[in-house]
Amino acid sequence: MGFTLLKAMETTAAKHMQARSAICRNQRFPTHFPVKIIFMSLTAEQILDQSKQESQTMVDKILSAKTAVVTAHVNPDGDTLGSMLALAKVLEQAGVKRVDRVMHDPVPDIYKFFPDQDKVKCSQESTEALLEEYDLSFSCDCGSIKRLGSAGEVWQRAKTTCNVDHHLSNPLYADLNWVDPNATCTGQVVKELAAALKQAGKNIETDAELASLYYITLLTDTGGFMHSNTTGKVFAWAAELIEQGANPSKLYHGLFNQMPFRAIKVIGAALDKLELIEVKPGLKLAYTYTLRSELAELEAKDEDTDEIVDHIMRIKEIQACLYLREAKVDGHYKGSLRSAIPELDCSVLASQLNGGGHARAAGFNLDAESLDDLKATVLELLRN
Ligand SMILES: [Mn+2]
Repeated sequence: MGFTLLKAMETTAAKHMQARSAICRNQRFPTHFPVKIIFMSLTAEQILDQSKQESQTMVDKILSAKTAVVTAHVNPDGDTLGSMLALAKVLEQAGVKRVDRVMHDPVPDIYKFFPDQDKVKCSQESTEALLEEYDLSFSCDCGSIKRLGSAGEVWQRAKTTCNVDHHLSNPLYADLNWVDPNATCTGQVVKELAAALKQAGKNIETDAELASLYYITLLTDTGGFMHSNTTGKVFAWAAELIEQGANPSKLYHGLFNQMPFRAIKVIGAALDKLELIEVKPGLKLAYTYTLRSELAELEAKDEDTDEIVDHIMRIKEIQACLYLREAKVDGHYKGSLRSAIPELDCSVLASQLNGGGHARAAGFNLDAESLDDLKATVLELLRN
């Protein structure tokens, strides 16, 4: 979840504004509505209460729907794409005649092994093949409406909008919300929805493809069964999915061991320049950066830099990490912050740098005179 949310923070501010104004144009929220109120946080109990009320209505709507569109978030990960594709299968099995799969981004190369990924339409490229208005629309794994990017416009136009997610920060932005903050991944919420449809008399069968998609969502959000959300229940479900046809070794390698050569080279170049900085007593930070020219030379993409901070945070003797990257626009920079100690809250620091995130992980987008200038600014903030 942290990683997913962080990616939202690291998406360019322009993209956010574009998505938000599109949403506002659709009059769900008036443009003058303060952002703070729109994204007001709810407690887990409030989220579960409202979801409980609305989930039955969602099931009823699915039973009578003829058309539906499922959507995922920008910079897709395995949970958003996997749960979207799983949900589409479930809806088809429930009798929805036409189910379209739509995403802001094209399917990343590394996810080209997902069952049904070839059915995904990219809303950024064209919305021509899509219906003007669907009976139902679903967002999957989107903690906020803006994370849908351009797919948000298609989502918004449906007769009834639905929100299927597990982020605690979800403000329940749809007509019908099914959000379970206790779920390990959004795939698990889809599984609950499938069980409810079965209960309602639909013949929902978890075949090998559906099991594989669920397994991908589980594997993604537990970081390969490593994060603190890896419980006994997670393993019990994983075991069930393997019985149903998911191949654990194949899916693990598909998800984690398929990096392009250029990405490893980009990571290598960044690690090669890594320096340790004693910011103040008790705060040792690892710092590195990526230049536009380095990416160009390796024909690398921005997404190839995503894992650099994860590698850096494996170092034993550091408390924090700062990674800077030149953005596509001249004079614009993207930063990532990680902390291993409670005394350093990355979200507080990032909020002073036109960014945000979590205590342990945050990101920011900023204009600066130079990379060194920006580095000095961040170090200064860290010192105080
Ligand atoms: Mn997720």
